[in-house]
Amino acid sequence: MIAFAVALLPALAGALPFWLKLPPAESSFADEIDRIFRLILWITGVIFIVVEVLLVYFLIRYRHREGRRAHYTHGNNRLEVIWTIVPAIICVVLALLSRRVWADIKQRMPEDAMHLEVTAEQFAWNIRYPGPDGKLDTPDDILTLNQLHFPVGTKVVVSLHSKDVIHSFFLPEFRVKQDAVPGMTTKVWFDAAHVGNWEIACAELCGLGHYRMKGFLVAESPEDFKKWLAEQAAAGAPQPAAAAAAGGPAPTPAGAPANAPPPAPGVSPPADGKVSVPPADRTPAAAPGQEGKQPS
Ligand SMILES: [Cu+2]
Repeated sequence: MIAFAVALLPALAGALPFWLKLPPAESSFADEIDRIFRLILWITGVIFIVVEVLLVYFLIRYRHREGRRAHYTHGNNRLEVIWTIVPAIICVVLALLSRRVWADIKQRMPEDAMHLEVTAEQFAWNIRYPGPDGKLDTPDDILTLNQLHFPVGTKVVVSLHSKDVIHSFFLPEFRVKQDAVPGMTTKVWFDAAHVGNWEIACAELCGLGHYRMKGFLVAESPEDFKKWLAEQAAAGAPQPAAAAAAGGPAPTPAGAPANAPPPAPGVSPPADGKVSVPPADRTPAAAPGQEGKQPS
């Protein structure tokens, strides 16, 4: 109980050890997640230190000595009841505290939000925006590859899919991490308080090119966003993810020259949209079967 109380103090003050700083929080719910993270870290951290100190103390105190006989004890009922009930209470309190934040972030999607579709594949992020009709999955949709732009201050609801294996849509600064599972649609939402650039990382080891599965997240002013989206629509969309899945060519990045060859399957193009020659470990001919996926 004393450990619990000691742990609560710095957590309530919002402190973290100096060597454990989280990236700057961007989304409107990031602070709530950080608060629970810090609370759990302090509670488990203080308990960890108390337990390890006691362990070392008892190891030394009751070490083997010539002529000293071991003393039999069946234990202490009162102590056992205490160290069962106290952790149980801590777990229930943490569960109740997390429950509301979880519901706000994972279960209730904001209503006044922009809707997007993100389809993960080895090793790229396909982003789908509604076209002029404002609806997704219609012929006027705008598709980009690895470029997720959105207006600052607007809530974005992403419907997450995967074409091949399990990926994980990870926005560290937004405290968003969600698995993309083949055959499932999972929704996540986020928003940004500031204009800026961040990375979309894949947080699930998804094949040999996992380390290169990087997208770009850009929050910009509503005018800049409109302009950018119009440019993407005018540049001609890359092949939709569904066509590529059905055996069509792999998507090309928006803004790539129209006559540029599409990247090899599973190769994510660089941020500038220029298609480069993939390294040997990414070409379809190399290492068949090693990535768990044959290019279709
Ligand atoms: Cu991945």
